[in-house]
Amino acid sequence: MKMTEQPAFTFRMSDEVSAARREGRPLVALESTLISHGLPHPQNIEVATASEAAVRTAGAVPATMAVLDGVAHAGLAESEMHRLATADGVAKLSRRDLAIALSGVSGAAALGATTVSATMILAARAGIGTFATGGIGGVHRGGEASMDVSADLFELAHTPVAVVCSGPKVILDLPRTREVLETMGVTLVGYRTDDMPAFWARHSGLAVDCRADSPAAIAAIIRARAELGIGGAVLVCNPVDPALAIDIDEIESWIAACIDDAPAGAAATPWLLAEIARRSEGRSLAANKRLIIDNAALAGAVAAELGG
Ligand code: PSU
Ligand code: MN
Repeated sequence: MKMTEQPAFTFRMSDEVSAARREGRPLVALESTLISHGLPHPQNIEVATASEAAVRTAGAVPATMAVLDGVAHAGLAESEMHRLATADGVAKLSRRDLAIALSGVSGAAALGATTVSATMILAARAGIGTFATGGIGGVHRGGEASMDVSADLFELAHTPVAVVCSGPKVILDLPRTREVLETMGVTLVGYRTDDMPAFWARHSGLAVDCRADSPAAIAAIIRARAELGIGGAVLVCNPVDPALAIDIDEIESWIAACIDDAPAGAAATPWLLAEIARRSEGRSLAANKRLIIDNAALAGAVAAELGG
């Protein structure tokens, strides 16, 4: 006789997220790698809190994703957010890592922040179609030899969640990242721009597929793609606030000065972000904070347009 099937892992939703799902209210997924690995404390907790507030102001419910004690979470309590923002040794969970973190296997990292790829997976499972982050991962500089290409790109190719960001991170090889997005069939939409933004910089010199000037226009593209049933993402690129944007040539000078010292693998992105925050005397950090919060607001407006 077959035993009753037990789920292999637990997915705990906060009361607020559960209620919103039940009532068909708009939801926005938020990631946690930028809290644990992308920003220093206490700016990380400020940004996480402000992003949730921005989603609410726009008329949607925020669902910050993470793995706590081996349990997948959508919607975090303040104490849980604090833990992710301050604990040592929080794992950086990408697509490949999620199964391990949720398996309960002893020794597996049970406290983990979710990257863009892992957050998209959890969002899709929770039925959440809109997600906001800062900058996506992509092809690292030298990636044509090292093959260091973020799993974010493959997730964007397959998982039907709209992602609002400020473009790929400027520390990456932007032309190759743009090529891979095209090859993977990701629909790249510029919000009020024809030029793909580059994280702390407003312009990359690379074209988007389409410009959209309102959340309603973005929602129409997301709906059409969903109806095609082809999977994969609409990637909405929202340029950073001009008041905090940094000229790309100035950013390039900081990158050039430190890229050869960057570690390989998953540590590369967090190391480069911290190093450039130091070299820019906090300007990259200020831009990063602003763009994350603004992307949360735009994602909230898009989710509100889409309805549930
Ligand atoms: N946006 C930010 N800061 C970050 C990230 C996004 O403003 O730290 C994270 C996202 O979680 C993204 C990850 O998935 O950086 C990319 O890491 P990698 O290059 O190792 O794939
Ligand atoms: Mn990598």
